[in-house]
Amino acid sequence: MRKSTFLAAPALALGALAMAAAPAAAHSHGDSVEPAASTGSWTSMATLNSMNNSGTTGDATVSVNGNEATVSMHVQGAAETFMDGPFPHAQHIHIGAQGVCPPPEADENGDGAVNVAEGHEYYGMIASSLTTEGDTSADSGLAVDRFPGGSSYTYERTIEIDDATKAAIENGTAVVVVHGVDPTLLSEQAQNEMSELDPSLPLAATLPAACGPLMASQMDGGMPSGGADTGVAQGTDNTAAIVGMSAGAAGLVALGGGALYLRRRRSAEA
Ligand SMILES: [Cu+2]
Repeated sequence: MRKSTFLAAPALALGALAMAAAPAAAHSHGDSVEPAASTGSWTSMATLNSMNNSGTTGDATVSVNGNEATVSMHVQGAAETFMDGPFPHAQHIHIGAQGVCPPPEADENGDGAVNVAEGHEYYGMIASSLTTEGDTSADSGLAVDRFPGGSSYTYERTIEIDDATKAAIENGTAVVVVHGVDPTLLSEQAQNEMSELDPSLPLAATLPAACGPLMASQMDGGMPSGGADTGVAQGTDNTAAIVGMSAGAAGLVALGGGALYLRRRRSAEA
């Protein structure tokens, strides 16, 4: 009975939005651009470790070139399905705090989960929303119809970053956070809670699922020595696959709509 809380709220909207979401799938081209040669170029990497019993892991590589950053991510073990579509995963670069991921002890209300607000003092505010298309500012922090979705995905996009974000990435205080946890993995208490960001949303929809501080590579301006991801420089268009999945993810526009309200108050924490 209690689990139905998670599904009931967006259910009404899903049917109506299924068709409206279709055009998103037709948008097939990413926004990758060729980085201009300049000074101040380097690559930072993050290992994304699970939070909140999510089982979600991954990695992120950010190649900074001036005020452009090419972000490449691989995510596995993420919440797979929401209703009949991929579970959307909001993902951001957070800055302005300790530059670390919150430990389990950051759980203040004893529900066994570290929510967004409880993690804020560790990883800070949203600097960039790692969306699949369109705006990448904090304003898009909960634009669930423009984030990757499903249990595993690859993300790549070149975005503009402001000077504060660039500085945070350079000095090691930027943190990549992926949100959205399968509610069945949470404590019974947490399963039944609504998001602290918006009382109309289930907590699971906004909980951090994976987190990793961005650390500068030892190779100045070069590729990581591990060589695990040459795709960064190749401009491969993984965005098409991501956007294809977003049609299902758009079923969560119900979340996005509710989140808009919240975002005005708490975007800095999401
Ligand atoms: Cu975030």
